[in-house]
Amino acid sequence: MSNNIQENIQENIQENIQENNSYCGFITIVGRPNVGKSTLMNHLIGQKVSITSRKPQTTQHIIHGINVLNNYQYIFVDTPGFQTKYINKLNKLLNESVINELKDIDVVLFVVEAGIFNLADEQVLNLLPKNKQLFLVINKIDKYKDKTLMSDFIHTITQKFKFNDIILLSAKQHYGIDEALEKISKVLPEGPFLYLDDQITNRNSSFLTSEIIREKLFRYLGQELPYSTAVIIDEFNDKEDVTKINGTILVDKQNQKGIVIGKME
Ligand SMILES: Nc1nc2c(ncn2[C@@H]2O[C@H](COP(=O)(O)OP(=O)(O)OP(=O)(O)O)[C@@H](O)[C@H]2O)c(=O)[nH]1
Ligand SMILES: [Mg+2]
Repeated sequence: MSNNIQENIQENIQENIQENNSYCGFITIVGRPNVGKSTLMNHLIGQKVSITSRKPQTTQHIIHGINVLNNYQYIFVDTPGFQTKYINKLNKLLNESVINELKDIDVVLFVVEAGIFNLADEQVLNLLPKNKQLFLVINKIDKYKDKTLMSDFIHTITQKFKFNDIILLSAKQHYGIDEALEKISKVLPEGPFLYLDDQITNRNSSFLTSEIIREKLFRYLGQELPYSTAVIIDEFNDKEDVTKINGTILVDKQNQKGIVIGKME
């Protein structure tokens, strides 16, 4: 066999090995409340698993959203919005869960809203670990009209912290999502898939159902009430042709019942 043919075969084998290698990693999405973290995760995986609303601290439970593209498995981790404005027990717990989620991960997406970088954003910035792959994600660029100011905005943030890369997108309009996946794929560590190929989240149907109900409470009730409600799924019975679900919405006070379900005549 000539040297050339041998080299070709060697190259093919190398390529095959590389093609068959799998890459898998945890990508934690952090940011202050309301910047669009959950919307972003849903668009990155192409499915709705995390609930969203205009009110801050909609997300209260860590949830994984999983996407498989060829030999890459992305495990996104959606976290509650980190906030220090109002300190109560719930906020403390939510903040602790964010700090915890920044420990054993590979990549961090630090999400901000285009044109806004305030104290709350800075507080999250100060939590970011130095030894990870860090991406600055500037979301909601559809709302940012004066594009000439974007480089100044980016400079304001990057002079405070060194990021591996910057991603501009509009999660809601699904703009820039494929580019984001491409950039993240470059830093995913090599390793076996940790979830099954067709799994989209680590949470079960019962949890997802309770979250969908909670989302409606957040979207349709006033400013305060959603924060004093909770949802329990009492029965989740998935039969062949029908799924029977029984749930309970818990409220703090008796007089809040009427606001949620409507007053009895
Ligand atoms: N215009 C615009 N709105 C967006 C975009 N992404 C998200 N939103 C809106 O921003 C609001 C907050 O979105 P969420 O995804 O719930 O934000 P979050 O960061 O997960 O919020 P918390 O869980 O409360 O911390 C919702 O009303 C979204 O529809 C975007 O790209 N453009
Ligand atoms: Mg959220």
